[in-house]
Amino acid sequence: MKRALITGVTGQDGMYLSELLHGKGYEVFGLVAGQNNPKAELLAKSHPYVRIVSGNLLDLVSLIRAVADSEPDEVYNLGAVSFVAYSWQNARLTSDVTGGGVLNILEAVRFYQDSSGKAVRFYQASSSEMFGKVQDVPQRESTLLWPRSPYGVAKVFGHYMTINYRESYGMHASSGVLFNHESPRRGPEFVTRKVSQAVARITLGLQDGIALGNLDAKRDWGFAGDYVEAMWLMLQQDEADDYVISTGETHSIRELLTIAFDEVGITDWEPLVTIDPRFMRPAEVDLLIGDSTKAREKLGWKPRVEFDELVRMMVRSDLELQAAAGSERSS
Ligand code: G4F
Repeated sequence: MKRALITGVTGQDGMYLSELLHGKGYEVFGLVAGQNNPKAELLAKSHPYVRIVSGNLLDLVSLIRAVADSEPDEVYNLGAVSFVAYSWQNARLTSDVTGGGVLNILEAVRFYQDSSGKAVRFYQASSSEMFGKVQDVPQRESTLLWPRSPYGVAKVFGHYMTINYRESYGMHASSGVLFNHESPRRGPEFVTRKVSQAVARITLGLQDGIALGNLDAKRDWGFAGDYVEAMWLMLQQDEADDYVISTGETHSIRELLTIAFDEVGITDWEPLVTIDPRFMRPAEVDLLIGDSTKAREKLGWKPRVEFDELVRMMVRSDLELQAAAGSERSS
């Protein structure tokens, strides 16, 4: 039985990846930070097969212990401060966790390999946010990185640190440059879920409208369930490498709104949306569209869920959740 340790296990990707690995017969360990972490309780209920280990990406000693205790064949580093807008207000924390945390977990893995003699394969969750002010359209593995947020800068550090550990120590360390990936499990601070939740609440008469920032930004949005499969495939290769994971399509926030409102039969959505400067970013990433040819050819990976289907799936899920919360409130 293979063993995997996942950091960020309580997040959207951590949950999908746990399910994938459990389905493949892995023993899954999940790193959880903090005392009485409510997310750990929820995970224990929804994913009882995940063995929770305590540790924090800021604390190297805790990581050394977590890796030694879980004796992993594979480590997936998904943990991060991941909300781009938040990273301007918390640049130091974002740099420490999202950037410095990668160095800590790489060191913990290296220390474990050296002391146990066991080879460990490592996955780093890099991000299309690293492309920032894009220098190629579409963006591929060779595209120059030009991050536009403290989060993007921190991800660049983690990305190059992963490559450096591969080149310096021969570690099987791969980096997945994942474009935006969403699902009904997405946090409500991200624009896709913010929209799907608002559309559901407007439909049920619980909310009047939605306040958003830049409607013209374009993203290459895929389904998180498809993207975790790419992570796993990277670690099954003989050689570690870096891969762009994307759909190859780009859509604006306006298109997202059109599909989300269409799912509930609203075509004229503009009166329901207000532009609020609070949601504008100091520096925007205007256009992301990825070229995942390398992953498709070498890993045999391809996305299965299309954008239209993804948005409708999220709206339907939020309609169910909001309706269930409503009947709980009235009972
Ligand atoms: O949904 P978002 O917050 O995602 P963003 O910033 O693209 O980052 C996500 O994808 C990255 C991969 O490229 C990940 F690395 C990262 O961790 C995260 O998962 O914003 C998407 C776009 C932005 O252009 C933003 O300005 O939507 C625009 N937007 C417009 N109004 C808004 C809003 N975003 C949010 N969150 N909230 C708004 O009201």
